[in-house]
Amino acid sequence: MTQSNLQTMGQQFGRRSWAEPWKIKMVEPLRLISREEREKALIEAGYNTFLLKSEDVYIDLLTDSGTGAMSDRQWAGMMLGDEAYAGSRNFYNFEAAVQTYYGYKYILPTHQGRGAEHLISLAAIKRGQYVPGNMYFTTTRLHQELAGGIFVDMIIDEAHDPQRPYPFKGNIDLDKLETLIKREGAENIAYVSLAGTVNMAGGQPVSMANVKALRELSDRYGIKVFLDATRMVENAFFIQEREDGYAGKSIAEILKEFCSYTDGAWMSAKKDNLVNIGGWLAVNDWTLFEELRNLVVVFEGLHTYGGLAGRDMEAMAIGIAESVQDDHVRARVGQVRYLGELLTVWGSPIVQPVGGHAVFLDARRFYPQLRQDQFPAQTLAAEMYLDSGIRSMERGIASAGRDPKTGDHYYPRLELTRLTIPRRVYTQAHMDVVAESVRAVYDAREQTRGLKMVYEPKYLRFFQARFERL
Ligand code: P70
Repeated sequence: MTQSNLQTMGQQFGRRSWAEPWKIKMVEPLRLISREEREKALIEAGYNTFLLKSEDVYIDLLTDSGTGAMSDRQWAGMMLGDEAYAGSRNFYNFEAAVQTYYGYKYILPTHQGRGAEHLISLAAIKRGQYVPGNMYFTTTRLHQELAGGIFVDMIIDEAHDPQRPYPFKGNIDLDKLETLIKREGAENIAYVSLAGTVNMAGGQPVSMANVKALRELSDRYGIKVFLDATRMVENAFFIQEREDGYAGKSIAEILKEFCSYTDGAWMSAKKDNLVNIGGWLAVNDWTLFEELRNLVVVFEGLHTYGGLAGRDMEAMAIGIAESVQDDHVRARVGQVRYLGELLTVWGSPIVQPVGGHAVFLDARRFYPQLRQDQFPAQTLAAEMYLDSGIRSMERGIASAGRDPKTGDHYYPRLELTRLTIPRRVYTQAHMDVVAESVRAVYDAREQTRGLKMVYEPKYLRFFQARFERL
């Protein structure tokens, strides 16, 4: 163990320890079922952690989506829901919060992130156009493809190497992008699909320098840049921590500056924005907004509720303001990093550097004996559950799906199992228990057999696919 890892997080930041900027007012009991019961539950779930009952899960690290704890203020806001069909007061509070903190002009609520992805894809992609982006995200790419777009990965090569400790692994490779634009012509590029942070790469950030340069390049060719802002607050934290000139700026300032280089954004508010359900879409261009405002009534709901209750929009308005507080973000990313550092010290293979929302286990290095089509990351998620009742998520070949043209699996270089930390929910002691379980599963790695897929749905197969042991 190195000296630095024996220090508390606060000491590593050169000051006394810090802690979460809240205390706990209400608790929800956890349940840990026996090993035999877990085995039964896992077989019933077809070795797919999405199909487990939450009741059978001890520590739930499936996702940070909608699983965070709301504050007392947000719960108080829920009581102020104005459930009018049109023009709810909560809509205006929500609209003002997005305008204030993200800086975009025109805002639409949606039921969650993929609702917004659906609308922007329909409005901004013409059949056959390319959509370059910094690594795919499952729902994002699917909506782009359903709208006739062709997603092309433009992330820097470092992002595909789980062991490469690069500070901004989410960056776009601008040379690759310019080559694509020159080859295909600017008119054949729908827009640049930029995500901050990059979920599938391990929660890795994009630098301010990269988005600025992207803006310049896109302006030269007249191409729009739309941002997946789902975890952009966490991205802002990494800029504050790692990029020259930003140490003295607040998360809120950094967030707003970053967004100012983009033409609009879609959001799964279930992450950064600290709500259990909700999303939004924001653009600066009035004509595009008019089209989106028209589409939202077809697929989501009237443009002042977009599939949400008034109370949900109020919770989101308050959540947005809370989410950009520096001490909140530091504690949030700090907890993820605590788990990552423990695993690093213990020699468990994880993606480096540790990202904003999760620790990603490198399943290839757990199970070198398994071929990728024996689902190493799915296997690892199953083994974690068997060992300790901890639920994680596959982010490898099952998530990547199939190439719509050839019908073959996509074979992503990253074969990862995600331990996703919900916001404001678990304690440091829970993180210790998780790390111990990862270590136990790693110790048993040589005896572990892979899986075969026995049921495969057509869209987003990882959600409902079923597996059996080889
Ligand atoms: C997760 C969740 C959702 C998400 C995201 C980014 C960067 C858009 C969305 C969609 C939930 C999820 C979704 C698909 C597969 C597995 C899990 N990510 N962009 O756990 O938002 O879920 O609100 O429609 O991460 O990472 P929404």
